[in-house]
Amino acid sequence: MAKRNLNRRQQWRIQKIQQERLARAKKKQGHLADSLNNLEAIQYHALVISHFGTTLDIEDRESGEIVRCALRQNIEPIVCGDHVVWQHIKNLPSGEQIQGVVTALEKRSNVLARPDFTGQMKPVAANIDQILIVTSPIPELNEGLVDRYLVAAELSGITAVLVLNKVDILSAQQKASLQQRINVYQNIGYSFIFTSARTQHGLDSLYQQLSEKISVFVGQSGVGKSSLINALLPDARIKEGNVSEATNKGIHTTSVSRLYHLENSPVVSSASVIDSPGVREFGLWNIDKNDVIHGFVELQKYAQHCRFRDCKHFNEPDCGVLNAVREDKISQQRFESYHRIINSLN
Ligand SMILES: Nc1nc2c(ncn2[C@@H]2O[C@H](COP(=O)(O)OP(=O)(O)OP(=O)(O)O)[C@@H](O)[C@H]2O)c(=O)[nH]1
Ligand SMILES: [Mg+2]
Ligand SMILES: [Zn+2]
Repeated sequence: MAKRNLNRRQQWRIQKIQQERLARAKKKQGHLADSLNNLEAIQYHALVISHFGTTLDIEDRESGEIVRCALRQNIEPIVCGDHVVWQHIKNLPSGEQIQGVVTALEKRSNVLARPDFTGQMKPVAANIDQILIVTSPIPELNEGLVDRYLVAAELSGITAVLVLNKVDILSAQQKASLQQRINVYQNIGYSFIFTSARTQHGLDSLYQQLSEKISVFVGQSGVGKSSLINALLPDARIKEGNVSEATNKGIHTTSVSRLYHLENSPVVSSASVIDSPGVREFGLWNIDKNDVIHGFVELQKYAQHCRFRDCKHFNEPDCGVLNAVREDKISQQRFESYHRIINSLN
C-alpha cells in the first residue's frame, strides 16, 4: 500500500484549506450565535444519525422523530452513534430546516477512529458493538487494509467481523484461491460472512450477525457497503456507485456516514447499521508502535514467549513470534503486515 508522504508545506496547505472551509461554514451559520441565546430550556436526549458539515440529523430518544440540528461551537467532533443533548430553538421562522441545537455530547462507551490524510485521528462512529469489514473480489481483497482495520478495531475494543461481498461474480477457481487467503483470518478466529447484495446470497447470515447490535460497515470504496444495506433495508434507497473498469476501484459514492435501523425487517427484531464512506488507503497513523501488537491477536499470543521483554520480533533469539512463523502457526503474510505497519509509524 502506498504510504502518502505529505511534506510540511503540503500539510500546511491542507490545514489552511480546512480552516478556510470551516470559517466559511461558520459565517453561513451566523444566525446560530443568535439561536444559542434563544433556546427553550428543556433538554432532550437523542441519537446521532448523521453529521455533515455543521449540520446534524438526530433521532429524539422519546419521540423517535428525526430533527435537523446545528452544533454548539467548542464541542468535540460528533459522529454517528453518539448520544447527545439537544434543545429546541425558540420562535423559528416557518420553513427553517434547522430546528434545534446540539448542546452536549454524552459519554461514549467506545469510538472507532481512523487517521485522515494528514495523519490525524478522526472519529468515525461511536458506541458501536461491531465493525463489519466489507471486502470483495472487485475491488480486490486488500489484506493490508483489512489488517489496519483489525488493529483499529482491536485497539478500540470492538468486535470485528469480515464480509466477502459480490460472491456472485466469483468463478469456482477464483473462489478457491480467495478461500485460501480468507483461511488466514478464519484460522485466527475472525468470522467471514459470504454475501451478494445482487443475488441476496448470505443475507440471512448477515441479518443474524447484525441482530440486536449497532454495527458499522467499513471498507474500500466500491465493495458494496451501501448495496448491502439497501439489500437489507430496501426503504433506505442509498445511492450506489460504480467500480471503474480502468482501475477496478470504487468512485467514492457515499460521502457521509449515516445510521439506519433495520427493525422493520422480518428477521431482525432490532438492529442498527452505519454506512460509512469507503477508503482507498489508511494513510499515516500516529499510534504508539508498542500498541500495534495488540491489534494482531495471534502475534500477541506468541509474543508472550519471547525471551526479551522489549523484543521487536524481527531477528532476536528465542522470539516466540518468529518461532511461531517458522512453525506455520502464524501466517507469513500477517507477520509481514505487522512489520509494514510498524515501519510506517515514524
Ligand atoms: N455483482 C455484484 N455487484 C455488486 C454487489 N454489491 C454491490 N455491487 C456493485 O458494486 C458497485 C459499488 O457498490 P456500492 O454499494 O456503491 O459500494 P460502496 O462500498 O458503498 O462504495 P462507497 O460508497 O464508494 O464507499 C455498484 O455498482 C454495485 O451495484 C454484489 O453483491 N454483486
Ligand atoms: Mg457507499
Ligand atoms: Zn519476539
